[in-house]
Amino acid sequence: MEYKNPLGVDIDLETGVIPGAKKLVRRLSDLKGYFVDEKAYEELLKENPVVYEVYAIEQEEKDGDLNFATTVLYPGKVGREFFFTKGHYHSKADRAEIYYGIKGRGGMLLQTPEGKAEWIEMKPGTVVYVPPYWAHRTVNTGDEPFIFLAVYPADAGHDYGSIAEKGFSKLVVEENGEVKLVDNPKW
Ligand code: M6P
Ligand code: ZN
Repeated sequence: MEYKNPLGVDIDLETGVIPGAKKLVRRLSDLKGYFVDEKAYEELLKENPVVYEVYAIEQEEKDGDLNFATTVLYPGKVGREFFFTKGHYHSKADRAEIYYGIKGRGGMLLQTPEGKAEWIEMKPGTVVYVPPYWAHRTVNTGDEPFIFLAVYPADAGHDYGSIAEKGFSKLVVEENGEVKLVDNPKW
């Protein structure tokens, strides 16, 4: 039997960086078609800000193993919509996931394939359980980076397809200084 080596890493709780992790950067240009307000999107595209960064420690896609990653989701809005991660189902749709809030304020938007949506607020210390089959997207509703850890099965995979096409059934927007969930006109 070949055993893998155990591993301990210290997440920088201020920046979200995991030393030695694979870094992925998503700019606004990587999120084309994701925000409802296309005019506001085109306007902000001139600056093309970084929307989020992911620091991932991933294993081979094998049943039973685990990946983990931090995400640093920057504050900002496109029109009334807060900055968010793309959001995905798992390719192996029955795989669950755990999130843990580290810094900043935000929440998770989840939905079933039928479009039943749930919103869970997150702050440092919040644990969110993403059940099998639910799509999940995180949203920064604050004015500082929203940083969290995710732990997910190594064979879960990412299925971006239907979310990339029409998004979630709800949008997370600012209305009169408050965070509101409203129906997505594209759904
Ligand atoms: C979390 C995990 C990752 C995911 C990342 C960004 O760290 O769920 O698997 O890649 O968030 O989310 P997305 O892939 O939807 O852009
Ligand atoms: Zn996931």
